Amino acid sequence: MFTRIDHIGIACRDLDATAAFYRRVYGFEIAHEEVNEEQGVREAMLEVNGTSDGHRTCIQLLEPIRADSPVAKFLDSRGEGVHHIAFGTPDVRGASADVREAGVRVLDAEPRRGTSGSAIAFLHPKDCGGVLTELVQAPEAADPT
Ligand code: MC0
Repeated sequence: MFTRIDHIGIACRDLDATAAFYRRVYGFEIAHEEVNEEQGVREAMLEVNGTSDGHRTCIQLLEPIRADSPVAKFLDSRGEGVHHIAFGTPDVRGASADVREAGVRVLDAEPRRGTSGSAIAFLHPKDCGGVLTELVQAPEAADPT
């Protein structure tokens, strides 16, 4: 059902400064950058490695663009740091149904648009041991609403 870690999301107040840290210390470069209005973030994907199923694993930097967005709320209450982990799947709808069947609340009734046109669904952190978890179907296979 899940084939890889797609990305780890990091909440930050200053995306450019945080990206500069990852470049200087680890040598990770920005592979993609965009604004996701629906999620209220400016985000950058730093490619860490490719995986055996052909999809990459990334560090995702998230800077809020609105004070009422989930990432802004997270920064206010917890400060900068790891915001979520995202698992890759070839079928986000099927994976959501399986996870729901296992008793985990899926926050998105229908998949939403994620990075680069991927299809995503979030799981409630309270049902996942305190970890906000995201399911990701890669862009080429995605049909986000
Ligand atoms: C909140 N909580 C978290 C958390 N955010 N726990 C772990 N990790 C997080 N990131 C905890 C709070 O501490 C609180 O626990 C409880 O969940 C309720 O939080 P709240 O602050 O009262 O906020 P809610 O309930 O309004 O919203 C929390 C919820 C929300 C996770 C449902 O943030 C959400 O729907 N997130 C999914 C969307 C999202 O995060 N988008 C931004 C990334 P206590 O113990 O105090 O009750 S978008 C993205 O990443 C896209 C672009 C992509 O990957 O492509």
